[in-house]
Amino acid sequence: LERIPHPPRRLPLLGDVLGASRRTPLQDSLRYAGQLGPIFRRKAFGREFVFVWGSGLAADMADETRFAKHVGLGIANLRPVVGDALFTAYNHEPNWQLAHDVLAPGFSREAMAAYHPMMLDVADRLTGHWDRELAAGRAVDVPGDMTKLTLETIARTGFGHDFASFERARPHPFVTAMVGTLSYAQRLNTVPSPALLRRATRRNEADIAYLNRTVDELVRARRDGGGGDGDLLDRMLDTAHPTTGERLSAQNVRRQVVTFLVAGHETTSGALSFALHYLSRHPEIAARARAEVDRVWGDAAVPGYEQVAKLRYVRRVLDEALRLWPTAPAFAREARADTVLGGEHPMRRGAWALILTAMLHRDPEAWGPDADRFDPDRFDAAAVRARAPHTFKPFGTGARACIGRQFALHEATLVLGLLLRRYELRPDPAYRLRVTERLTLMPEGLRMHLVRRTPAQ
Ligand code: MNH
Repeated sequence: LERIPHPPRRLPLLGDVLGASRRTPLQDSLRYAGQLGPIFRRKAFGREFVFVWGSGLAADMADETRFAKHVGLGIANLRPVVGDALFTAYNHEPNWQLAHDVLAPGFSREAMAAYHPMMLDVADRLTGHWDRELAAGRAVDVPGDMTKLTLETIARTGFGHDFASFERARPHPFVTAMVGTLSYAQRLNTVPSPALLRRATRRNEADIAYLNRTVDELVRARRDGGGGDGDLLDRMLDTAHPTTGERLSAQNVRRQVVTFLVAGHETTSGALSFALHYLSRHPEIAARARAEVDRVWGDAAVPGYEQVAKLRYVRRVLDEALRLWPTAPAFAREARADTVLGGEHPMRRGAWALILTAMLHRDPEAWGPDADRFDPDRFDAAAVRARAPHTFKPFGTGARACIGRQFALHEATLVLGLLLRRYELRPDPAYRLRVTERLTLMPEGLRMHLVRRTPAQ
């Protein structure tokens, strides 16, 4: 540990808090990373954390035989809300394997093809709303509207539920409560004791109660209604494990529903928002993506399921946005047994480090000297082949990687295709990208004007 660099000025009790802001812990770590190199430590309030972002070290930690997911920091702070549901379960908890096996078929190709028409319906509500904003000469609220879209999508496809987000002027209270609990979980990392957050703690308890109440009503409605069409909620309620015959308990179902409603929309919303930001700032890239949509979709009134994955360049735009701003910007890994990281740093069994995805994705060794520049061609087949493995990890790694990856990619590519086909994006020239953190990343205050491209459709 002694060999790992840390910031130069350490305060006796507080540690490395100089120059750090409690609103932007991640972006502060990125700054430190640039100064301190591919592995470094930060100390706060008596606890010391190790951060890794060099592509060689990160690739070593992707080795599943020696390392595994670590439930720590921000994620551990969510345990009071979602306990042993998929995202927050410890590796050894039996409910992880049970829920993983029961829910994985909900993300198969066939399942995704069945979600596709519902995703189109939700996208229709977005374009209806944007057409009205455009007609009224107003700029659109990109992150706000992407959050409405992605929340409705996961609620409809997974749970047969309608939050009516587009019929509301303000975000649904479910979203407000969710943002509250995510921000609270992040803030817990930036204070020496939760006792300092007495008011916020009470607020957080109210938020959790609201999330649980919403989910309990949704589950009751499904039980009373006698089942849905085999969606995620049906799986959670009715499906027995294929080999053990076990089912999820009522308490675990509640935790899974909250997990999927939150994990299933917040990060996708950010990814779409960052992609739209870059498209609006790079008209030549937007034009190339739009030309692909026109070519691949032709004048089909609505794209079919198969036509989405064919948008190769649109997908590269999305990947490139997730490279620069991976909306889940870090994940933690722990040693399964005593080992030596990168042949240099001894780690005891259980010792862990945070992989700073946002910085790994800008490591000049993997991405070149212009790593901060937005360039979707980094993801063309030849460039991907030429790059070292494990350098692009927006969905985490290994057995505990994102279960919703294909869902998010299909939804986001579909929506970008629909928006590019319908609108030209006009950025607000005064806007400077500002990124807010609440465990996840989101461009703050991003608005843009639209111009309708074709009169019909
Ligand atoms: Mn998702 C795990 C990023 C979309 C549901 N997700 C993860 C992890 C990352 C991640 C990173 C691993 C975290 C860790 O190692 O601690 N997820 C994303 C991003 C997007 C995303 C960047 C969108 C873009 N995730 C989705 C969607 C869903 C979803 C959509 C559901 C429909 N994610 C999950 C669940 C897990 C997870 C559930 C936990 C999986 C497990 O541990 O078994």
